[in-house]
Amino acid sequence: MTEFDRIREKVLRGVRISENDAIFLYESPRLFEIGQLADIINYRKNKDVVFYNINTHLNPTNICVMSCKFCGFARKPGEEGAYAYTLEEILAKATQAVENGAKELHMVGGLHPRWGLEYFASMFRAIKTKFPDVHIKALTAVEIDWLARKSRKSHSDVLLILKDAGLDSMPGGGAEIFHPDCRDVITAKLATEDWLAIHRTAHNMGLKTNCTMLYGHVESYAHRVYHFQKLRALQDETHGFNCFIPLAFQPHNNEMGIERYTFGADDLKTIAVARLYLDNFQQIKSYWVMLGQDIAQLGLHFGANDMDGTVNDEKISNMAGGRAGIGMQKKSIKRLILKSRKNPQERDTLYNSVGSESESAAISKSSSAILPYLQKAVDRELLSSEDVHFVAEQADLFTLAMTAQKIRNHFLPYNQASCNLAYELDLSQAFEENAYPLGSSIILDLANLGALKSELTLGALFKAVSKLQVQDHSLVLAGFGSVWKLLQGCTLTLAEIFQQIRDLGVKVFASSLNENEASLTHREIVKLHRTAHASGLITIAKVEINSPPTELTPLWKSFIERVIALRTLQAETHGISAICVEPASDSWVTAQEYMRAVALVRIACPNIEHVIVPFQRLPTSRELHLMGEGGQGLLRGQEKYAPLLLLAGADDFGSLPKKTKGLTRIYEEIASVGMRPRLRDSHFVTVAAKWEDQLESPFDLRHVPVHEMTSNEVEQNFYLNLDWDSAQGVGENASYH
Ligand code: V47
Repeated sequence: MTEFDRIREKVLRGVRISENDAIFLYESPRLFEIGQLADIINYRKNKDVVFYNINTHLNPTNICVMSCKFCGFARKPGEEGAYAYTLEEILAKATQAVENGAKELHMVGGLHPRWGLEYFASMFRAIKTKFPDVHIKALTAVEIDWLARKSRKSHSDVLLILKDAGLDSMPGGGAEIFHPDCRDVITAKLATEDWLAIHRTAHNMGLKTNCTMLYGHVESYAHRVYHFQKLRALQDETHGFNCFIPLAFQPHNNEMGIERYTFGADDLKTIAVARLYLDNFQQIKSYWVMLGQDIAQLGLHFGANDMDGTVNDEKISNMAGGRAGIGMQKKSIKRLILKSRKNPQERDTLYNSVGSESESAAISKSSSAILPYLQKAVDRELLSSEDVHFVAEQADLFTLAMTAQKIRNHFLPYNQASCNLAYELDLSQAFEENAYPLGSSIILDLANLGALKSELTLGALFKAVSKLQVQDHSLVLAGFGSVWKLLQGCTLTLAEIFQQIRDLGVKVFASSLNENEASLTHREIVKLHRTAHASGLITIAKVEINSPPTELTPLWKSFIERVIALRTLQAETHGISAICVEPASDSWVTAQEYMRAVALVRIACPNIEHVIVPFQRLPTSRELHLMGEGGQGLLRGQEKYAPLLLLAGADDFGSLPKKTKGLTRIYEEIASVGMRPRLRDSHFVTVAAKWEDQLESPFDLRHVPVHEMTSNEVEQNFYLNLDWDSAQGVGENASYH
């Protein structure tokens, strides 16, 4: 039995895991198995219910006597951007929020040198007089301590006075990271023991509180687990914590000197390890404000059961470079939850259900009925469309992804993911001198005419190819739809066009980066590929995931049909080197659905070697415009979730613009999921030596947590026969060892 199996068995039996176990999980490469385990434990506690609430953040002031290194929110009095609302302004903001439906006011702010206990007491009284039903969740332990010092009262007296004035519960901020080796580096605020003591005091007087952990800065895994340990111990003692919220460090406008956001894999593992270690917590929050919506949604599969709320007017993350926006509508939160196949439930601050939710999503966990199909897929038998569709409907995310990994590993070395550096040229650039350096790889996209405003002609196409071909041997031509259009009203046959292209020396023809092939039927697409193959060309195909805003799932049926049509052709010609999987441009495809799509391509096509996810083209903010959010620079998070697609069967990030700095970043992303990056040409042949030495800074993995899987680990079985429903040992009845 491996160490991982031992911990899994412990968890499933409801036996409490140790600090060393938690560190082991953090260091383990088996992200999806850990996620699945956390998902099971969460399911045993909360079934498929995911909570959210209608809340508003109201930060009365950002003036603060402290100078925490990680903070982008605080200002000194008189400094540009400093603000302090009057009581009237606060009441006006509260009124606006309540009138817009907020049931909770989340009120935290800076340590204002002149605001004392009475100011806050009158603030809460004024709000409660006007809105007796609104829940005031306010003041971190750090603020309580500040008010106690200023008023020379005990923590307990301050809390009693504020409770009497209307304070209903406390948020979890100010915890940062408890271990003194890191805490003292990033802040001089309240000591760990005082933070814990204030929460203990609040719990003892019947005030529920939350707790947080700020991660992704200077701390190690051991420091995080130390933090968890303190929280678990206090929860054992008081049972006063409602919820744990991991806070991903936002790197901008602060003094930490850290340039990057946390890796998605780290965010998800943190949620999962928290769910597994904090066995006495009912709620773990996936806080979309700091994670971005896609990772937050994936967090629901890694043990989280709460999305926080609509949040409106969040400032702390936003002023530190948070890209997820400052508010989300109720309908968007619900949709995110439903799209992850879980059931949204509105709650109040204390986790009582509000209203009744009529919508219920499809199942979130696999039934054993799919096992034979998955076994067939792993043995590389060809599944029918109906079978693939059945798997698409019935399999949970982790089972799909792990199956896809096994199929991928038939072809490719374990842990390897590649990308291609290539200039993407439009047709007009092909005629410019020096538009690209000699010797580089070039993709000429026929769907993009650039400055050439006229229609694409055969003459222009052949001329451009001849020009590029003279200078470069690694030219990829792209745009099946454009060729199909050219064919109409032209004297050459399709075969003759491809033959001429091949005769000019082109070896690879790819789907266009810019054109939506949905206008072609899959018969037409297959015909284009088949003819290209007959002329000796290798092709790279594309399948788009279509998920209309009116639907809760992508249109799997047509997706699978297209994929199977390509597979059937491949069995005949062996001319397809890769399938590129991409969301259609007007779709809202979430990370979770994208992962499913990638895995389904692997499962349906065991005869196609490479599955590409085009890193540069993943969804950014556009989808949220569809949802009517007004697009506030929302982080859909391509770099946050793209590497996870490599764990669901993809092996390549497609072509990247030739910026060596960009390449370093992408290498880091690949390494963050335990893969080794590889630079390749258009034939998927490694060309590392050619370009890697041109990286601006040498590729340095030291700050990336790389945990590579061994072939044995990859070969582990699916965990389908796990016991999801057992209540044994969950939560308070657990037998702790
Ligand atoms: O304590 C400050 C963190 C916290 C940054 O209780 C930063 O329901 C990331 O506690 N990057 C305040 N984090 C927020 C908070 C919270 C949020 C949502 C819900 C609840 C709840 C609590 O924000 C601070 C600090 O740890 N923070 N700066 C930063 N640059």
